[in-house]
Amino acid sequence: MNQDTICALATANGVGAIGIIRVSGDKAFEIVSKIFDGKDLTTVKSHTVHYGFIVDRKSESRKVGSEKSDEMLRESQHDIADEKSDVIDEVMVSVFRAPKTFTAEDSVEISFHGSPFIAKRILEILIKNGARMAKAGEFTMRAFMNGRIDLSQAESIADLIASENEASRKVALNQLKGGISNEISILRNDLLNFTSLIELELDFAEEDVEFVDRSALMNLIQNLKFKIQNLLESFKYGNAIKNGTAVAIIGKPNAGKSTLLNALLKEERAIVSNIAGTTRDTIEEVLHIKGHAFRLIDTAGLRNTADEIEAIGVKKAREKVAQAEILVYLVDAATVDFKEDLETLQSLLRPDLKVIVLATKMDEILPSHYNSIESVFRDSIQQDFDFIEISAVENHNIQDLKNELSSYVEQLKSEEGNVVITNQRHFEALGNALHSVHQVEEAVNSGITTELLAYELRNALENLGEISGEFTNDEVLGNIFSKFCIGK
Ligand SMILES: Nc1nc2c(ncn2[C@@H]2O[C@H](COP(=O)(O)OP(=O)(O)OP(=O)(O)O)[C@@H](O)[C@H]2O)c(=O)[nH]1
Ligand SMILES: [Mg+2]
Repeated sequence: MNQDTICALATANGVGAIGIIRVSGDKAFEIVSKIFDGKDLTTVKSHTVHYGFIVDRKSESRKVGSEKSDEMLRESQHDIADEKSDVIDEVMVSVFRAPKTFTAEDSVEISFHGSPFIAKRILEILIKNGARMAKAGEFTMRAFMNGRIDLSQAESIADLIASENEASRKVALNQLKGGISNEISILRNDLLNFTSLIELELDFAEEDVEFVDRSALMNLIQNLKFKIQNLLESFKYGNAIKNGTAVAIIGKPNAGKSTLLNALLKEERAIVSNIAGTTRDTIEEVLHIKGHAFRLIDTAGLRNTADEIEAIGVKKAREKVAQAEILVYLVDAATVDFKEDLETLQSLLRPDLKVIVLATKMDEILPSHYNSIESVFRDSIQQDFDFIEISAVENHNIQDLKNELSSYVEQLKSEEGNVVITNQRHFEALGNALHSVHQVEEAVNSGITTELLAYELRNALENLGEISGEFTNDEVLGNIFSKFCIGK
C-alpha cells in the first residue's frame, strides 16, 4: 500500500469535552510520533492508549528509527519540547496497527480537549509533518478499497450516522453486519456457478455438449426471481424507515386539519381559527410512533378560491398528496357536503395510497350521524379506506389514528427474512438484475444461442455485483463517498 497518510477531525466540529482526530496510512505512526511528546508510537503495541502532549516542534523534527536509544531519544525530545516547541495540548493517543483497524491501515486517534481551535492547530501540525486532510468519506472509502467492508456496508455506515430513530438504526446496523451482502452473495454464487458452466460450453462449442442442465437453470432462475422480488418489495418498508412515511392531512377549509396536527404533535404548531382558509402554506412536522417516523403535512383547505396565495396553497396541498404514502382526509361531520367532499377525495385517490377518512368534531355531533357519513362514503368510494371519528379538541380517538398509522408501516415489513433494502442505488441495481434474470429466462425458453445466454447471465451478475461494489465505476464510488462527512 502506498497511499498518502490522511487526517481529519472525527468528532463534530464544535466545543466538547473531548475531540478526536483520526490519522490513517502507512506513515500514521511516524507522523504522529513526530508531534507527540510521550512514548515512541512506532514501537508500542497495537490497540493501546498513551498519555502525552502534542507539540509543534520548531526545530528539525527528529528521525524515527535512528540509532539513538529510546531513553536518549526521550531525553532529547523533552529538551526540544521545553525550549523550541510549542506545547499544544495534553492528549491521549490510541494506536491501531494494520490490518485490524477501521481502514485496515495503520491508524492513530488523538483525543484532545474539545476546542475547535486546538483541533485546527493539531491538524495543521499533522499536515506540516506529512499528512494530508482527508476528503469526505475517505476513511470509509479506504476500508472498502482495502477489502475490509463491501460497498453496501460502507453505505450503511453513512445510514447509521444519519439514523434518527430505532428502526433506521436497526436496519443500518443489520446492513453493516453484512445482512444484504450475504443475501446478495448467495444469489450471485449460484448464478456464477451456472455462468461458469455455460462459458465452458462455449469453449466446447464444436463438440455440441451441454454442461448445464437447462431445467436446473430454470429452477435457479425462478428462485432468483422470487428472492430479488422479495428484496425489491422490502424497499417500501426500507423507505419508510429511512425517510419516514409522508402523511398528507387534507380536507376542506375549517375541517379541523391544523387542530389535528396540533393534537398529534401535542403542541400548538399550526394556527387554528374558525376563519376558512387559515392555513395557506404546507406545514411539515415529524412525529415518531413506536419507533417509526411519520412526516405529517398540514395543508391549505381544498376549495376553489379567487385568492391568489390561497390557490397556490391548494395546488401545493394536491402535490403533497401525490408524494405521500398516506392520505388522511378530514370531513367536518357537522357541515358535511357529500357531493363536494366525495368529489374532492375521489380526485386524490391512487391505488397505492393508504386512505384514512376522519369524521371530525364528534364532540359536536350525535353518534348516529357518523354511521350515516361512513355508509355514504363506503357506497361511493371504491378504494379501501379506514374510517375513524375523532374530536381533536377533546383528544378523542387520536390514539386510534396513531395506531392505524403505525400498523400501516408494520404491515410493510416482509415476512421473508429481515433484510430490508433502504438504498435507492441498491433498489435500482436489483431492478436491473431482475430484468436480466427475466432476459435469461426468455433466452432459455426460446432456445437462444449459448453465447447470448452467457451474455445475459453476465449482465445479471454485474447488476448484483454493483450492490457489493464488485462491479462499479469511479463515478459511482465518488458519488457515494462524497455524501459522507469528513472524518468518516
Ligand atoms: N368542536 C370542535 N371544534 C373543532 C375541532 N377541530 C377543529 N375545530 C374547530 O374548527 C375550526 C377550524 O379548525 P382548523 O384546525 O383551523 O381547521 P383547518 O382544517 O386547519 O382549516 P384551514 O386551515 O382554514 O383549511 C376552529 O375553530 C377549531 O377550533 C373538534 O374536534 N371539535
Ligand atoms: Mg389549517
